[in-house]
Amino acid sequence: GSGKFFVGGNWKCNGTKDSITKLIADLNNAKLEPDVDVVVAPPFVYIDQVKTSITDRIEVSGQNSWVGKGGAFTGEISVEQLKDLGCKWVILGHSERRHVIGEKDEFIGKKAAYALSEGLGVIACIGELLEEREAGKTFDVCFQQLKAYADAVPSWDNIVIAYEPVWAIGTGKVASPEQAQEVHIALRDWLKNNVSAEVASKTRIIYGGSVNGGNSAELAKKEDIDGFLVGGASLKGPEFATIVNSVT
Ligand code: G2H
Repeated sequence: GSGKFFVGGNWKCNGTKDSITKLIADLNNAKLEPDVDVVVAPPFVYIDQVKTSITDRIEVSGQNSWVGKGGAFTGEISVEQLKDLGCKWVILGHSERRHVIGEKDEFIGKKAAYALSEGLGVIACIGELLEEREAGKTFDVCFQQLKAYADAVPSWDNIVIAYEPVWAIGTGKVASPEQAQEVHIALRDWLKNNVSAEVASKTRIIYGGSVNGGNSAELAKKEDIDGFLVGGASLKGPEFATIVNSVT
Protein backbone atom coordinates (compact mmCIF):
# COMPACT_ATOMS: atom_id res chain seq x y z
CA GLY A 1 0.00 0.00 0.00
CA SER A 2 0.83 3.69 -0.16
CA GLY A 3 1.22 5.84 2.93
CA LYS A 4 -0.78 5.60 6.10
CA PHE A 5 -3.99 3.56 6.11
CA PHE A 6 -6.97 5.93 5.86
CA VAL A 7 -10.50 5.19 7.02
CA GLY A 8 -13.32 7.68 6.54
CA GLY A 9 -16.84 7.39 7.90
CA ASN A 10 -19.36 9.02 5.59
CA TRP A 11 -22.47 9.49 7.69
CA LYS A 12 -24.41 10.84 4.68
CA CYS A 13 -27.80 12.37 5.59
CA ASN A 14 -28.24 10.36 8.80
CA GLY A 15 -28.46 11.07 12.50
CA THR A 16 -29.98 13.27 15.15
CA LYS A 17 -28.36 15.20 17.99
CA ASP A 18 -29.07 12.24 20.27
CA SER A 19 -27.88 9.47 17.97
CA ILE A 20 -24.72 11.45 17.17
CA THR A 21 -24.01 12.03 20.88
CA LYS A 22 -24.07 8.26 21.34
CA LEU A 23 -21.97 7.58 18.24
CA ILE A 24 -19.33 10.08 19.39
CA ALA A 25 -19.22 8.48 22.85
CA ASP A 26 -18.67 5.07 21.24
CA LEU A 27 -15.93 6.44 18.97
CA ASN A 28 -14.22 8.26 21.83
CA ASN A 29 -14.18 5.01 23.83
CA ALA A 30 -13.03 2.80 20.96
CA LYS A 31 -9.50 1.47 20.78
CA LEU A 32 -8.11 2.58 17.42
CA GLU A 33 -4.87 1.36 15.89
CA PRO A 34 -2.44 4.28 16.06
CA ASP A 35 -1.10 4.09 12.53
CA VAL A 36 -4.37 4.94 10.75
CA ASP A 37 -5.81 8.28 9.66
CA VAL A 38 -9.39 8.27 10.92
CA VAL A 39 -11.92 10.80 9.62
CA VAL A 40 -15.67 11.20 10.04
CA ALA A 41 -17.98 13.21 7.78
CA PRO A 42 -21.17 14.21 9.61
CA PRO A 43 -24.06 16.08 8.00
CA PHE A 44 -23.16 19.80 7.94
CA VAL A 45 -25.63 20.78 10.66
CA TYR A 46 -23.93 18.45 13.16
CA ILE A 47 -20.29 19.24 12.35
CA ASP A 48 -19.95 21.73 15.20
CA GLN A 49 -21.45 19.28 17.69
CA VAL A 50 -19.08 16.57 16.48
CA LYS A 51 -15.98 18.72 16.35
CA THR A 52 -16.46 20.03 19.89
CA SER A 53 -17.05 16.60 21.44
CA ILE A 54 -15.00 14.09 19.44
CA THR A 55 -11.45 13.09 20.34
CA ASP A 56 -8.67 14.93 18.46
CA ARG A 57 -7.58 11.47 17.32
CA ILE A 58 -10.39 11.61 14.75
CA GLU A 59 -10.48 14.34 12.11
CA VAL A 60 -13.68 15.82 10.72
CA SER A 61 -14.71 16.21 7.08
CA GLY A 62 -17.48 17.90 5.14
CA GLN A 63 -19.53 15.80 2.69
CA ASN A 64 -19.40 18.49 0.00
CA SER A 65 -18.36 22.11 -0.43
CA TRP A 66 -19.09 25.07 -2.67
CA VAL A 67 -16.94 25.51 -5.77
CA GLY A 68 -15.51 28.90 -4.77
CA LYS A 69 -15.53 31.48 -2.06
CA GLY A 70 -18.78 31.67 -0.10
CA GLY A 71 -21.34 34.40 -0.74
CA ALA A 72 -24.77 34.60 -2.34
CA PHE A 73 -25.24 30.85 -2.94
CA THR A 74 -28.42 29.80 -1.16
CA GLY A 75 -28.22 26.39 0.42
CA GLU A 76 -24.49 25.93 -0.10
CA ILE A 77 -21.69 25.49 2.45
CA SER A 78 -18.31 27.07 1.80
CA VAL A 79 -14.82 25.71 2.25
CA GLU A 80 -14.15 28.72 4.50
CA GLN A 81 -17.02 27.65 6.78
CA LEU A 82 -15.80 24.06 6.95
CA LYS A 83 -12.37 25.32 7.98
CA ASP A 84 -13.93 27.68 10.53
CA LEU A 85 -15.56 24.67 12.22
CA GLY A 86 -12.26 22.78 12.29
CA CYS A 87 -12.72 20.42 9.34
CA LYS A 88 -9.54 19.09 7.75
CA TRP A 89 -11.17 17.29 4.82
CA VAL A 90 -14.03 17.36 2.36
CA ILE A 91 -15.57 14.49 0.39
CA LEU A 92 -16.10 15.51 -3.25
CA GLY A 93 -17.59 13.75 -6.25
CA HIS A 94 -19.49 11.17 -4.23
CA SER A 95 -21.69 9.08 -6.53
CA GLU A 96 -24.81 10.32 -4.77
CA ARG A 97 -23.85 13.86 -5.75
CA ARG A 98 -22.96 12.78 -9.28
CA HIS A 99 -25.99 10.60 -9.98
CA VAL A 100 -28.73 11.92 -7.68
CA ILE A 101 -27.85 15.62 -7.70
CA GLY A 102 -26.25 15.71 -11.16
CA GLU A 103 -22.77 17.11 -10.45
CA LYS A 104 -20.44 16.85 -13.44
CA ASP A 105 -16.74 16.00 -13.68
CA GLU A 106 -15.56 19.51 -14.46
CA PHE A 107 -17.54 21.10 -11.61
CA ILE A 108 -16.20 18.49 -9.19
CA GLY A 109 -12.64 19.12 -10.38
CA LYS A 110 -13.08 22.84 -9.73
CA LYS A 111 -14.41 22.13 -6.25
CA ALA A 112 -11.36 20.00 -5.52
CA ALA A 113 -8.99 22.69 -6.73
CA TYR A 114 -10.69 25.34 -4.62
CA ALA A 115 -10.78 23.21 -1.45
CA LEU A 116 -7.08 22.34 -1.86
CA SER A 117 -6.17 25.99 -2.48
CA GLU A 118 -7.74 26.81 0.90
CA GLY A 119 -5.87 24.00 2.66
CA LEU A 120 -8.58 21.34 2.99
CA GLY A 121 -7.71 17.76 2.13
CA VAL A 122 -9.92 16.20 -0.55
CA ILE A 123 -11.42 12.72 -0.52
CA ALA A 124 -11.95 12.50 -4.27
CA CYS A 125 -14.57 9.91 -5.17
CA ILE A 126 -14.90 8.08 -8.47
CA GLY A 127 -16.63 4.92 -9.62
CA GLU A 128 -18.61 3.22 -12.35
CA LEU A 129 -22.29 2.33 -12.59
CA LEU A 130 -23.40 -1.29 -12.91
CA GLU A 131 -24.29 -0.87 -16.60
CA GLU A 132 -20.87 0.66 -17.25
CA ARG A 133 -19.15 -2.31 -15.57
CA GLU A 134 -21.29 -4.74 -17.53
CA ALA A 135 -20.41 -2.94 -20.76
CA GLY A 136 -16.70 -3.33 -19.96
CA LYS A 137 -16.25 0.38 -19.39
CA THR A 138 -15.10 0.37 -15.76
CA PHE A 139 -11.59 1.60 -16.48
CA ASP A 140 -12.71 4.18 -19.06
CA VAL A 141 -15.22 5.72 -16.65
CA CYS A 142 -12.84 5.74 -13.71
CA PHE A 143 -9.98 7.19 -15.75
CA GLN A 144 -12.23 9.94 -17.12
CA GLN A 145 -13.37 10.91 -13.62
CA LEU A 146 -9.78 10.77 -12.35
CA LYS A 147 -8.61 12.91 -15.27
CA ALA A 148 -11.14 15.60 -14.35
CA TYR A 149 -9.43 15.92 -10.97
CA ALA A 150 -5.96 15.73 -12.52
CA ASP A 151 -6.79 18.48 -15.02
CA ALA A 152 -7.97 20.79 -12.23
CA VAL A 153 -5.61 20.31 -9.29
CA PRO A 154 -2.09 21.71 -9.02
CA SER A 155 -0.88 19.08 -6.56
CA TRP A 156 -1.85 15.64 -5.27
CA ASP A 157 -0.26 16.12 -1.85
CA ASN A 158 -3.55 16.48 -0.03
CA ILE A 159 -5.80 14.15 -2.01
CA VAL A 160 -7.06 10.68 -1.16
CA ILE A 161 -8.79 8.85 -4.03
CA ALA A 162 -11.91 6.89 -3.06
CA TYR A 163 -12.88 4.20 -5.57
CA GLU A 164 -16.55 3.48 -5.00
CA PRO A 165 -18.25 1.29 -7.60
CA VAL A 166 -21.82 2.56 -7.64
CA TRP A 167 -23.29 -0.95 -7.74
CA ALA A 168 -21.63 -1.65 -4.38
CA ILE A 169 -22.83 1.46 -2.59
CA GLY A 170 -25.40 0.84 0.10
CA THR A 171 -26.43 -2.38 -1.65
CA GLY A 172 -24.66 -4.88 0.56
CA LYS A 173 -22.88 -6.09 -2.60
CA VAL A 174 -19.28 -5.37 -1.72
CA ALA A 175 -16.68 -5.62 -4.48
CA SER A 176 -14.51 -8.69 -4.04
CA PRO A 177 -10.96 -7.94 -2.91
CA GLU A 178 -9.83 -8.96 -6.43
CA GLN A 179 -12.33 -6.65 -8.16
CA ALA A 180 -11.26 -3.71 -6.01
CA GLN A 181 -7.54 -4.45 -6.33
CA GLU A 182 -7.84 -4.70 -10.12
CA VAL A 183 -9.25 -1.17 -10.33
CA HIS A 184 -6.92 0.29 -7.68
CA ILE A 185 -3.82 -0.90 -9.50
CA ALA A 186 -5.20 0.43 -12.78
CA LEU A 187 -5.78 3.83 -11.15
CA ARG A 188 -2.24 3.83 -9.80
CA ASP A 189 -0.98 3.00 -13.25
CA TRP A 190 -3.01 5.83 -14.74
CA LEU A 191 -1.47 8.25 -12.23
CA LYS A 192 1.98 6.96 -13.10
CA ASN A 193 1.43 7.46 -16.82
CA ASN A 194 -0.48 10.74 -16.62
CA VAL A 195 0.73 12.56 -13.51
CA SER A 196 3.99 11.14 -12.14
CA ALA A 197 5.54 8.01 -10.68
CA GLU A 198 5.89 9.81 -7.37
CA VAL A 199 2.20 10.74 -7.17
CA ALA A 200 1.27 7.18 -8.21
CA SER A 201 3.28 5.66 -5.41
CA LYS A 202 2.34 8.18 -2.70
CA THR A 203 -1.38 8.73 -3.29
CA ARG A 204 -3.67 6.67 -1.13
CA ILE A 205 -6.45 4.87 -2.96
CA ILE A 206 -9.23 3.76 -0.63
CA TYR A 207 -12.22 1.55 -1.39
CA GLY A 208 -15.87 2.34 -0.63
CA GLY A 209 -19.10 0.43 -1.14
CA SER A 210 -20.71 -1.84 1.47
CA VAL A 211 -17.55 -2.13 3.56
CA ASN A 212 -18.36 -3.59 6.97
CA GLY A 213 -16.76 -5.19 9.99
CA GLY A 214 -16.98 -8.61 8.34
CA ASN A 215 -15.34 -7.87 4.98
CA SER A 216 -12.79 -5.13 5.69
CA ALA A 217 -9.95 -7.40 6.79
CA GLU A 218 -9.89 -9.36 3.52
CA LEU A 219 -10.04 -6.17 1.45
CA ALA A 220 -7.29 -4.53 3.53
CA LYS A 221 -4.88 -7.33 2.64
CA LYS A 222 -4.78 -6.23 -0.98
CA GLU A 223 -1.63 -4.40 -1.98
CA ASP A 224 -3.28 -1.33 -3.48
CA ILE A 225 -6.17 -0.89 -1.03
CA ASP A 226 -4.95 1.86 1.31
CA GLY A 227 -8.08 2.23 3.41
CA PHE A 228 -11.84 2.64 3.19
CA LEU A 229 -14.67 5.09 2.85
CA VAL A 230 -17.48 3.59 4.90
CA GLY A 231 -21.14 4.61 4.82
CA GLY A 232 -23.73 2.52 6.64
CA ALA A 233 -21.26 0.69 8.88
CA SER A 234 -19.72 3.99 10.05
CA LEU A 235 -22.93 4.77 11.95
CA LYS A 236 -22.06 2.07 14.47
CA GLY A 237 -19.04 3.02 16.59
CA PRO A 238 -17.75 -0.46 17.47
CA GLU A 239 -18.09 -1.71 13.88
CA PHE A 240 -16.36 1.38 12.51
CA ALA A 241 -13.50 0.75 14.98
CA THR A 242 -13.23 -2.83 13.69
CA ILE A 243 -12.86 -1.48 10.15
CA VAL A 244 -10.22 1.05 11.26
CA ASN A 245 -8.35 -1.75 12.99
CA SER A 246 -8.32 -3.97 9.90
CA VAL A 247 -5.11 -2.17 8.85
CA THR A 248 -2.45 -4.75 7.99
C1 G2H B 1 -20.25 4.39 -0.38
C2 G2H B 1 -20.15 4.17 1.06
C3 G2H B 1 -19.60 5.40 1.75
P1 G2H B 1 -21.85 2.33 2.02
O1 G2H B 1 -21.09 5.50 -0.65
O2 G2H B 1 -19.16 6.47 0.95
O3 G2H B 1 -21.43 3.86 1.57
O4 G2H B 1 -20.68 1.85 2.86
O5 G2H B 1 -23.11 2.49 2.82
O6 G2H B 1 -21.99 1.53 0.78
